[in-house]
Amino acid sequence: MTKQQITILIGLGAAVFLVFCGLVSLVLSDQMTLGQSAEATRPAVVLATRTATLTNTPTVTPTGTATPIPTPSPTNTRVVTNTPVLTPTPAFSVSDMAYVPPGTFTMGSTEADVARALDLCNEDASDLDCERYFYEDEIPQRTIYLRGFYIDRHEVTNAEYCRFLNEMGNQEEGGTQWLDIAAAGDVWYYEGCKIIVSEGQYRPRKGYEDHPVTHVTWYGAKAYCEWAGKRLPTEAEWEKAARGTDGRIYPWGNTFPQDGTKVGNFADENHRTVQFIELIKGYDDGYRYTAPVGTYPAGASPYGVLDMAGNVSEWCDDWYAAYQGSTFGNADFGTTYRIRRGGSYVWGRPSIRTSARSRERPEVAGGDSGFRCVVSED
Ligand SMILES: [Ca+2]
Ligand SMILES: [Ca+2]
Repeated sequence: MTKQQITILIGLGAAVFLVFCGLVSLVLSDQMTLGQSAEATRPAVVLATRTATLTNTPTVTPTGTATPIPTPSPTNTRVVTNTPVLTPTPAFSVSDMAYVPPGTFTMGSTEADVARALDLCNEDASDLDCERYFYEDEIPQRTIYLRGFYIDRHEVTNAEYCRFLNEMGNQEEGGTQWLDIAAAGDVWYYEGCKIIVSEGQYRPRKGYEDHPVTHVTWYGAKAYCEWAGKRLPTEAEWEKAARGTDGRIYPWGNTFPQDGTKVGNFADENHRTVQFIELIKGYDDGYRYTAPVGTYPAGASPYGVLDMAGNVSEWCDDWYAAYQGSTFGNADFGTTYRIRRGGSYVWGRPSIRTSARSRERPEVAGGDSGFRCVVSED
């Protein structure tokens, strides 16, 4: 082989090598392009699929973003993959609300009030050793100024809560769903949940449309109010709406009627057939469990707010905390319990007083737990 032939062969070899390298480069380039393309076009809807698992705790605080309201789902397994935005739907009307004007009112109880509450307990209670400390968290009595606000005249009903659920679903918050729809009746005190899923919609059980919703958590109450363009009342707002400015014991006045006037739904003679803690002997309000909201106009508060004593106990926005100036120590004060007010159909006179305080963990959906909403005046 001549030197010239060797040179030609080396040239051909180099050319073949260069072509080979080019082809390898092209193949790798295509693979990268394909990979990037596949990544870029991975359908974003996967994040929005309604079969994904709930991975975030829904917040009901409007974010102000343009995120659309999730499509309503009638099932109890509705899945949330984005933060719900609770635009008021429908816009509320203050025609169903009572106006509480700005000004001061008397909040809390005196030592004498607590002594009287203890007497009531001893008269109404069964299987319960009445103690002064039950009521000491109401002390001291103070004068509080509040701005004007509107408050729902009625407790929120099963029918109203169904409209909310059919739009927003029964979401999980605080580790539990807003409504404990599977709650069964309690053999001692409570009825089960009166909302069911039927034909793909949340519906009240027949005959319970205008009864107050029960088995709702604090989160579920708060979410409803914000969906409705309102908010939960503070504890002070609730007490002022219940007792007005004269420091009265009950919404209708200072004494429980002895003439049979029906002023609210409490643990009455209808409740005697089940085990009770307190019971107003000789009183008949006609209901063993919940009554339709607004059944007792004679029990209205000075502002015309109904069922502020009894029927269902009502969630307030506040944590259970010591009043300013209180010397009462309670391990439950803090950020574990939210306030509930007004007593319910399972409580008697000491617990339905306008100043009586009760509390529950916000994720608990009790059989007598309901609520109503407020809006600020401006
Ligand atoms: Ca009753
Ligand atoms: Ca009530």
